[in-house]
Amino acid sequence: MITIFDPHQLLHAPLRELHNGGWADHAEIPGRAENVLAALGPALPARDLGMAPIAAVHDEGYLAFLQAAHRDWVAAGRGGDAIPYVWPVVGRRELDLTRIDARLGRYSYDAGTPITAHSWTSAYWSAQTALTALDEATRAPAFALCRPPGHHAGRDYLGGYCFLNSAAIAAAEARRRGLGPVAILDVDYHHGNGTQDIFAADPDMLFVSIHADPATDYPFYWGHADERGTGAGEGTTLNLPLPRGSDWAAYEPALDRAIDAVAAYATRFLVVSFGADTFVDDPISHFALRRPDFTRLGQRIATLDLPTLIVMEGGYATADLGDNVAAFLAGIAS
Ligand code: Q9C
Ligand code: ZN
Repeated sequence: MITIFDPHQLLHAPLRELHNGGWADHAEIPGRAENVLAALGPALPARDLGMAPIAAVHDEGYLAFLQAAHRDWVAAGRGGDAIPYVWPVVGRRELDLTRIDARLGRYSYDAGTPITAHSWTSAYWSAQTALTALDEATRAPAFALCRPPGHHAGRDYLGGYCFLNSAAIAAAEARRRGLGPVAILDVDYHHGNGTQDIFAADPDMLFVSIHADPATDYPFYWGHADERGTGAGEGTTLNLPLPRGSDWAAYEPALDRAIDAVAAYATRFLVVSFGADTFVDDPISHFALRRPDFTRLGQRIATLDLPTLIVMEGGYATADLGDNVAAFLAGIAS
């Protein structure tokens, strides 16, 4: 299978994150992508397809903020990574405040997504990687080795280690090219709240997600089973939360429901948000999939027999990540 990756994606290297009230090494490190590359072999570089497909999904003010944020942070006399610490509540977002700390809160929902001097560059090329892989995916399944990940990023917010929602950007671009109906199947451990929000009111994009129950797991405020889309988009969001500890026996019935929903939508193009943080040994997650289960997952998705773009999301058992991704892709290709 063709893999797309751009070396600029390695530049973003957040130093640390708040974990249970103290600082910990950040989980979303460049070594993740390096481990995957080592397992898959050489990747094709991304082409620069420009800002238009990104601006079709993300808010103009948010994109301007993201590009300037670390410079603004440094201009305010700060060192290290830019991290928000105060957030507006609903109804106060119309305030156009200029202080970097106010703007960090305006355009984020968590404190776990530090902005470095290179975050914009890496996120931009992560999105270009997804768009380049989209070009390939009309011929055969293609793998976008996106990093930083994207599915927690919304139209105007970052969070969950994500800045630009590469899967949403590629899915919207696939639709614009007439490849639809497009469905997004999100199998990262965490609910893809950004992707859900971007398309919640959109009747022409199916979003299906299998993830840890947000009653116990991040991102808590999204991903509950009663979230089914809004307005005209009612019914085009399907959330399938599973309890902590879920193994393949628990996962497979949810996967069957997800696959049935994608098939029932008359899908003609599939975007898979793939996270390997469902792995039993993931350090920040609590499912119990094993390496052969990733192959089964890929095989089951392949039964849809659709043009498929796979976008990398999470997965933090770094030493196992490449082998887990390879197992999944082998299932897709079989
Ligand atoms: N200790 C993705 O998998 N967890 N993002 C914060 C703080 C955030 C994961 C916990 C997990 C985000 C793409
Ligand atoms: Zn995740």
